[in-house]
Amino acid sequence: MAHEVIRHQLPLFEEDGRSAATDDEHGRDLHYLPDLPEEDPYAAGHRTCAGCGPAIQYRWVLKAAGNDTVVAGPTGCMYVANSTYLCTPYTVPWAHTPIASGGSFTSGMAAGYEAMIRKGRYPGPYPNILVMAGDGSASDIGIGSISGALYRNHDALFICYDNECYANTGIQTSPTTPYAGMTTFTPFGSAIPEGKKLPPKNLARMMAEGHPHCYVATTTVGYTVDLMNKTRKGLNHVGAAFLHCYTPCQKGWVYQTSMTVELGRRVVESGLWPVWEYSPDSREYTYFHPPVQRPVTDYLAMQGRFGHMLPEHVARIQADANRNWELIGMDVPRSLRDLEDPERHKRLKEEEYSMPLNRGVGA
Ligand SMILES: Cc1ncc(C[n+]2csc(CCOP(=O)(O)OP(=O)(O)O)c2C)c(N)n1
Ligand code: SF4
Ligand SMILES: [Mg+2]
Repeated sequence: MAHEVIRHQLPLFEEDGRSAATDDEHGRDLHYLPDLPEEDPYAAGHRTCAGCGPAIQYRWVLKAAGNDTVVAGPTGCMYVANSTYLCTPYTVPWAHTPIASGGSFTSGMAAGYEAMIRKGRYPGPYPNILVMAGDGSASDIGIGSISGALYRNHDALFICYDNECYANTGIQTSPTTPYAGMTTFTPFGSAIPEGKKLPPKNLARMMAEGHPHCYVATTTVGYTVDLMNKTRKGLNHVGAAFLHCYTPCQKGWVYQTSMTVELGRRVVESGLWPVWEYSPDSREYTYFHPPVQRPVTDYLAMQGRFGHMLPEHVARIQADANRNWELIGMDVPRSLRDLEDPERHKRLKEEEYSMPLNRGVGA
C-alpha cells in the first residue's frame, strides 16, 4: 500500500513596512523585520569574506526554510568556505555536489524522499529540499542539469546565488557578469576599454519562459522579507521552483564591506535588477515597483569593478536600465532618459553620485 506524502506549508512573513519602502530622506538605516524564527540552520562559523552577499542569502534562506530541510551545494565559494574538514556552519543535512550536477543531485534527493515515504521507509513529512548554486554553476556549467530538474518538475527549490562571477577560482567572468564589469578574464585596456563586452544572460527569464509550470522569482539580499517569503513560496509550491538572488561579492566587486545590503537595494532602484515573481497558475509576471528611481551611476560608482568605464559605457547601461523600467511598467523620468546621452557623462571615476546615508564603519 502506498503511503501518503505529507508536505509542509510554511506561513509567509508580514511585508508591510519592509525596508523597501524606506527612501533616502527617511534614512536607509531603518530596517523592518517581522518576528523571525529563532532557528538558524546556517550558524556562525563559516569562512566567507566579511560582507559576503551569498553568506547573507544562505542565512536568510535557511532561516525561512527551517530545521526540516536538506541542502545541496555545488562547487563554488559557498561550498569551499563552508566545508572545512570536520567543521560546518550547517545544522541541517548538507551535501556537496560537483559544479555541473546541482540539478541532477537534487532531483535524485527529491525522487528518493518521495519514493521512501510512499513505501513507508521514511516517516515524513516530505522535507524542504533545496540547492543553492552559484551563477557559474546555475547559468553556465550546470544549467543543463537544473533545466532538466525544472522540466521534470521535481518537488524542490533551485536557487542561484548570483555574485556575477566565478568567485571561488579568482573572479573570472561568468554569463551573468554585467556589461563593462571587470574580472580577471575581462580586463579593460586600449583594445577593449569596457572590459566585458557582452550583456548578462537573463537567467531567471530563461527559467520562467522555458519551464512555464514552475514557480520562478527574482530577489536580492537588500530585501530580506522578500527573499524569505519567496523562499517559502518556492518550497510551498508542489513541484519545481527557481529563485534567482542577487548577492554582492565584496572581494570581486571591490566595495566597502558594509554596503552589501545597500547594493542589494540600489541595483533595483537603478533599474538594473527587476524584482518579479512568475506564477505558473496565471502564467503572469508580477513586478515590484521600487519607491526610488536613481541614475545607474549611484550604483556603479560604489564598485571598483566599474571604475574604468567611459561616458559611452555608462550611457549604454543607463539605456538598458530605462528599458527595464518600461518592462516592469514604470515611467522613465526625463532626467533618466537624458542620461542615455554620453555627452551627459564623465568617466565613471569622476562622476558625482549620492552616497548612502547609512555609511558603515570606515565609510
Ligand atoms: C567541471 C568543473 N569546472 C571547473 C571547476 C572549478 N571551479 C571550482 S569553483 C568554481 C567557481 C564557481 O563559480 P560560481 O558557481 O559562480 O560560484 P562562486 O565561486 O562564485 O561562489 C570553478 C570554476 C570545477 N570545480 N568543476
Ligand atoms: S569571494 Fe565573494 S562570494 Fe566568495 S566568500 Fe568572498 S565575498 Fe563571498
Ligand atoms: Mg559566482
